[in-house]
Amino acid sequence: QLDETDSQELESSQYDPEQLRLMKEQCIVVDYNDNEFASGSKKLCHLMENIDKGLLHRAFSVFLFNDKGELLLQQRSSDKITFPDLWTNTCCSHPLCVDDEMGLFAHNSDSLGKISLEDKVEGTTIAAIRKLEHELGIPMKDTEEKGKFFFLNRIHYMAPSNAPWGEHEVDYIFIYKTDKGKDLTILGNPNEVREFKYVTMEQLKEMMADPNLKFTPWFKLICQSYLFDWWSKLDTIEEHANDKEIYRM
Ligand code: DMA
Ligand code: MN
Repeated sequence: QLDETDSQELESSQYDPEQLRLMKEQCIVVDYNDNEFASGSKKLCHLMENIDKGLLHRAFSVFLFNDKGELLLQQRSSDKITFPDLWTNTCCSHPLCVDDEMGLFAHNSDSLGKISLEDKVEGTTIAAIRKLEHELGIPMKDTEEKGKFFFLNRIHYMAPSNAPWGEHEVDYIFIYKTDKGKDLTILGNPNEVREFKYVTMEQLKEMMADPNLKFTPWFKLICQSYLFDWWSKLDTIEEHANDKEIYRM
Protein backbone atom coordinates (compact mmCIF):
# COMPACT_ATOMS: atom_id res chain seq x y z
CA GLN A 1 0.00 0.00 0.00
CA LEU A 2 1.37 3.38 -1.00
CA ASP A 3 1.99 5.95 1.71
CA GLU A 4 -0.89 8.34 2.38
CA THR A 5 1.20 11.41 3.22
CA ASP A 6 0.56 14.26 0.85
CA SER A 7 -0.06 17.96 1.08
CA GLN A 8 -3.82 17.83 0.47
CA GLU A 9 -6.00 17.86 3.57
CA LEU A 10 -9.52 17.17 2.37
CA GLU A 11 -11.55 16.46 5.50
CA SER A 12 -13.96 19.19 6.58
CA SER A 13 -13.57 20.67 3.13
CA GLN A 14 -15.95 21.82 0.45
CA TYR A 15 -16.50 18.30 -0.88
CA ASP A 16 -19.52 16.01 -0.69
CA PRO A 17 -19.10 13.65 2.31
CA GLU A 18 -20.05 10.48 0.41
CA GLN A 19 -17.66 11.31 -2.46
CA LEU A 20 -14.96 12.06 0.14
CA ARG A 21 -15.58 8.65 1.70
CA LEU A 22 -15.13 7.00 -1.71
CA MET A 23 -11.71 8.69 -1.96
CA LYS A 24 -10.55 6.03 0.52
CA GLU A 25 -11.18 3.20 -1.95
CA GLN A 26 -8.00 1.34 -2.87
CA CYS A 27 -7.21 1.53 -6.57
CA ILE A 28 -4.82 -0.83 -8.38
CA VAL A 29 -1.54 0.96 -9.05
CA VAL A 30 0.10 -0.32 -12.24
CA ASP A 31 3.29 0.16 -14.22
CA TYR A 32 3.48 1.34 -17.84
CA ASN A 33 2.52 -2.16 -19.02
CA ASP A 34 -0.52 -2.48 -16.73
CA ASN A 35 1.20 -4.84 -14.29
CA GLU A 36 -0.14 -4.28 -10.77
CA PHE A 37 2.45 -3.55 -8.12
CA ALA A 38 0.69 -1.67 -5.28
CA SER A 39 -2.58 -0.35 -3.97
CA GLY A 40 -3.14 3.36 -3.58
CA SER A 41 -6.14 5.32 -2.36
CA LYS A 42 -8.40 6.90 -4.96
CA LYS A 43 -7.41 10.27 -3.50
CA LEU A 44 -3.68 9.58 -3.87
CA CYS A 45 -4.14 8.29 -7.44
CA HIS A 46 -6.10 11.37 -8.56
CA LEU A 47 -3.88 14.16 -7.22
CA MET A 48 -1.91 15.81 -10.04
CA GLU A 49 1.11 16.18 -7.75
CA ASN A 50 1.38 12.36 -7.77
CA ILE A 51 0.36 11.92 -11.40
CA ASP A 52 3.13 14.35 -12.38
CA LYS A 53 5.56 11.89 -10.77
CA GLY A 54 4.16 9.07 -12.92
CA LEU A 55 1.55 7.45 -10.67
CA LEU A 56 -0.76 5.35 -12.88
CA HIS A 57 -3.80 3.20 -11.99
CA ARG A 58 -6.26 0.80 -13.63
CA ALA A 59 -9.76 1.93 -14.66
CA PHE A 60 -12.63 0.93 -16.92
CA SER A 61 -15.13 2.64 -19.21
CA VAL A 62 -18.40 0.96 -20.16
CA PHE A 63 -20.32 1.89 -23.31
CA LEU A 64 -23.77 0.35 -22.86
CA PHE A 65 -26.07 0.02 -25.85
CA ASN A 66 -29.80 -0.79 -25.76
CA ASP A 67 -31.38 -3.27 -28.17
CA LYS A 68 -31.95 -0.45 -30.68
CA GLY A 69 -28.22 0.28 -30.78
CA GLU A 70 -28.48 3.54 -28.82
CA LEU A 71 -25.71 4.49 -26.38
CA LEU A 72 -26.47 5.31 -22.75
CA LEU A 73 -24.80 8.58 -21.73
CA GLN A 74 -24.62 10.12 -18.28
CA GLN A 75 -23.96 13.59 -16.98
CA ARG A 76 -21.79 13.36 -13.88
CA SER A 77 -23.23 14.67 -10.63
CA SER A 78 -22.21 18.08 -9.28
CA ASP A 79 -21.10 16.15 -6.17
CA LYS A 80 -18.27 14.37 -8.06
CA ILE A 81 -14.85 15.60 -6.94
CA THR A 82 -13.27 15.03 -10.35
CA PHE A 83 -14.90 16.18 -13.59
CA PRO A 84 -18.26 17.25 -12.04
CA ASP A 85 -21.22 18.01 -14.36
CA LEU A 86 -19.53 16.73 -17.52
CA TRP A 87 -21.31 14.44 -20.01
CA THR A 88 -19.67 11.09 -20.54
CA ASN A 89 -20.09 7.42 -21.48
CA THR A 90 -22.39 5.09 -19.53
CA CYS A 91 -20.16 4.32 -16.54
CA CYS A 92 -16.52 4.67 -15.51
CA SER A 93 -14.69 3.73 -12.36
CA HIS A 94 -11.84 1.61 -11.01
CA PRO A 95 -11.44 -2.06 -10.20
CA LEU A 96 -10.44 -2.15 -6.53
CA CYS A 97 -7.48 -3.83 -4.87
CA VAL A 98 -9.43 -6.94 -3.87
CA ASP A 99 -8.76 -10.43 -5.23
CA ASP A 100 -11.69 -10.83 -7.61
CA GLU A 101 -11.51 -7.32 -9.13
CA MET A 102 -7.74 -7.70 -9.63
CA GLY A 103 -8.33 -10.96 -11.48
CA LEU A 104 -7.02 -13.25 -8.74
CA PHE A 105 -9.29 -16.29 -8.76
CA ALA A 106 -9.16 -19.80 -7.33
CA HIS A 107 -7.79 -21.13 -10.64
CA ASN A 108 -4.74 -18.83 -10.60
CA SER A 109 -4.29 -18.20 -6.88
CA ASP A 110 -1.19 -20.39 -6.63
CA SER A 111 0.48 -18.98 -9.75
CA LEU A 112 3.21 -16.68 -8.52
CA GLY A 113 3.67 -15.04 -11.87
CA LYS A 114 1.71 -12.26 -13.52
CA ILE A 115 -2.07 -12.25 -13.84
CA SER A 116 -3.10 -12.91 -17.45
CA LEU A 117 -4.92 -10.22 -19.42
CA GLU A 118 -7.93 -12.53 -19.63
CA ASP A 119 -8.12 -12.70 -15.83
CA LYS A 120 -7.61 -8.94 -15.47
CA VAL A 121 -10.48 -8.40 -17.92
CA GLU A 122 -12.67 -10.76 -15.92
CA GLY A 123 -11.81 -8.94 -12.67
CA THR A 124 -12.45 -5.54 -14.21
CA THR A 125 -15.82 -6.78 -15.53
CA ILE A 126 -16.80 -7.64 -11.93
CA ALA A 127 -16.08 -4.00 -10.99
CA ALA A 128 -18.12 -2.76 -13.97
CA ILE A 129 -21.13 -4.85 -12.90
CA ARG A 130 -20.83 -3.43 -9.37
CA LYS A 131 -20.64 0.19 -10.57
CA LEU A 132 -23.46 -0.06 -13.14
CA GLU A 133 -25.70 -0.85 -10.19
CA HIS A 134 -24.15 1.78 -7.88
CA GLU A 135 -24.25 4.67 -10.37
CA LEU A 136 -27.26 3.80 -12.51
CA GLY A 137 -29.27 1.31 -10.47
CA ILE A 138 -28.97 -1.37 -13.16
CA PRO A 139 -29.49 -4.56 -11.14
CA MET A 140 -26.34 -6.70 -10.94
CA LYS A 141 -28.39 -9.82 -11.65
CA ASP A 142 -29.28 -8.34 -15.08
CA THR A 143 -25.66 -7.68 -16.13
CA GLU A 144 -23.96 -10.68 -14.49
CA GLU A 145 -25.09 -13.00 -17.26
CA LYS A 146 -22.08 -14.00 -19.35
CA GLY A 147 -21.41 -12.79 -22.85
CA LYS A 148 -22.89 -9.30 -22.90
CA PHE A 149 -19.66 -7.45 -22.09
CA PHE A 150 -17.06 -7.16 -24.85
CA PHE A 151 -13.56 -6.04 -23.91
CA LEU A 152 -12.25 -3.91 -26.78
CA ASN A 153 -8.84 -2.58 -25.75
CA ARG A 154 -6.91 -0.55 -23.19
CA ILE A 155 -6.26 3.18 -23.46
CA HIS A 156 -3.50 4.89 -21.49
CA TYR A 157 -4.18 8.59 -21.05
CA MET A 158 -3.58 11.49 -18.68
CA ALA A 159 -5.94 14.43 -18.19
CA PRO A 160 -6.03 17.20 -15.58
CA SER A 161 -9.38 18.06 -13.98
CA ASN A 162 -10.17 21.01 -11.72
CA ALA A 163 -7.07 21.55 -9.54
CA PRO A 164 -5.62 19.70 -7.70
CA TRP A 165 -7.20 16.69 -9.44
CA GLY A 166 -6.65 14.66 -12.56
CA GLU A 167 -6.65 11.24 -14.18
CA HIS A 168 -3.81 9.01 -15.30
CA GLU A 169 -5.10 5.58 -16.15
CA VAL A 170 -4.92 2.41 -18.12
CA ASP A 171 -8.59 2.34 -19.07
CA TYR A 172 -10.25 -0.99 -20.03
CA ILE A 173 -12.88 -0.25 -22.66
CA PHE A 174 -16.03 -2.39 -22.61
CA ILE A 175 -19.06 -2.47 -24.84
CA TYR A 176 -22.21 -3.92 -23.28
CA LYS A 177 -24.91 -5.08 -25.68
CA THR A 178 -28.43 -5.44 -24.27
CA ASP A 179 -30.35 -8.50 -25.47
CA LYS A 180 -33.08 -8.02 -28.09
CA GLY A 181 -36.42 -7.36 -26.41
CA LYS A 182 -34.82 -6.52 -23.08
CA ASP A 183 -35.16 -3.09 -21.46
CA LEU A 184 -32.74 -2.57 -18.55
CA THR A 185 -34.06 -0.91 -15.40
CA ILE A 186 -32.17 2.35 -14.79
CA LEU A 187 -32.41 4.43 -11.64
CA GLY A 188 -29.74 7.14 -11.45
CA ASN A 189 -27.97 7.61 -8.12
CA PRO A 190 -28.06 11.43 -7.69
CA ASN A 191 -24.75 11.44 -5.82
CA GLU A 192 -23.12 10.00 -8.97
CA VAL A 193 -25.30 10.96 -11.91
CA ARG A 194 -27.12 14.21 -12.65
CA GLU A 195 -28.86 13.03 -15.82
CA PHE A 196 -28.79 10.08 -18.23
CA LYS A 197 -30.17 9.36 -21.67
CA TYR A 198 -29.89 7.01 -24.63
CA VAL A 199 -28.67 8.63 -27.84
CA THR A 200 -28.28 7.67 -31.49
CA MET A 201 -25.02 8.40 -33.29
CA GLU A 202 -26.58 11.50 -34.86
CA GLN A 203 -27.86 12.76 -31.51
CA LEU A 204 -24.44 12.33 -29.93
CA LYS A 205 -22.78 14.23 -32.79
CA GLU A 206 -25.31 17.06 -32.30
CA MET A 207 -24.61 17.14 -28.56
CA MET A 208 -20.88 17.30 -29.19
CA ALA A 209 -21.36 20.25 -31.53
CA ASP A 210 -23.32 22.15 -28.85
CA PRO A 211 -20.95 24.60 -27.13
CA ASN A 212 -23.10 24.57 -23.98
CA LEU A 213 -22.40 20.88 -23.31
CA LYS A 214 -19.08 19.78 -21.84
CA PHE A 215 -17.65 16.27 -22.09
CA THR A 216 -15.02 14.35 -20.15
CA PRO A 217 -11.56 14.17 -21.72
CA TRP A 218 -11.51 10.36 -21.93
CA PHE A 219 -14.92 10.29 -23.64
CA LYS A 220 -13.70 12.83 -26.20
CA LEU A 221 -10.56 10.75 -26.83
CA ILE A 222 -12.58 7.58 -27.40
CA CYS A 223 -15.06 9.45 -29.63
CA GLN A 224 -12.18 10.80 -31.72
CA SER A 225 -10.58 7.39 -32.07
CA TYR A 226 -12.71 4.25 -31.89
CA LEU A 227 -16.28 4.86 -30.79
CA PHE A 228 -18.06 5.58 -34.06
CA ASP A 229 -16.27 2.78 -35.86
CA TRP A 230 -17.21 0.26 -33.15
CA TRP A 231 -20.76 1.63 -33.00
CA SER A 232 -21.23 1.02 -36.74
CA LYS A 233 -19.99 -2.57 -36.25
CA LEU A 234 -22.01 -3.43 -33.13
CA ASP A 235 -23.55 -6.52 -34.77
CA THR A 236 -20.12 -8.11 -35.21
CA ILE A 237 -18.31 -6.43 -32.32
CA GLU A 238 -16.79 -9.74 -31.17
CA GLU A 239 -14.54 -9.58 -34.25
CA HIS A 240 -13.02 -6.36 -32.90
CA ALA A 241 -12.79 -7.40 -29.26
CA ASN A 242 -9.88 -8.58 -27.10
CA ASP A 243 -7.15 -6.39 -28.56
CA LYS A 244 -4.13 -6.94 -26.28
CA GLU A 245 -2.46 -3.64 -27.20
CA ILE A 246 -2.36 -0.65 -24.83
CA TYR A 247 -3.00 2.49 -26.89
CA ARG A 248 -1.19 5.58 -25.58
CA MET A 249 -3.15 8.78 -26.09
C1 DMA B 1 -12.90 6.93 -13.31
O1 DMA B 1 -14.19 7.32 -13.34
C2 DMA B 1 -12.61 6.14 -14.51
C3 DMA B 1 -12.35 6.68 -15.70
C4 DMA B 1 -12.21 5.84 -16.88
C5 DMA B 1 -12.19 8.12 -15.87
P1 DMA B 1 -14.93 8.05 -12.13
O2 DMA B 1 -14.26 9.30 -11.79
O3 DMA B 1 -16.37 8.16 -12.55
O4 DMA B 1 -14.80 7.01 -10.95
P2 DMA B 1 -15.77 6.81 -9.75
O5 DMA B 1 -17.15 6.60 -10.30
O6 DMA B 1 -15.27 5.61 -9.03
O7 DMA B 1 -15.72 8.07 -8.95
MN1 MN C 1 -9.16 7.24 -12.15
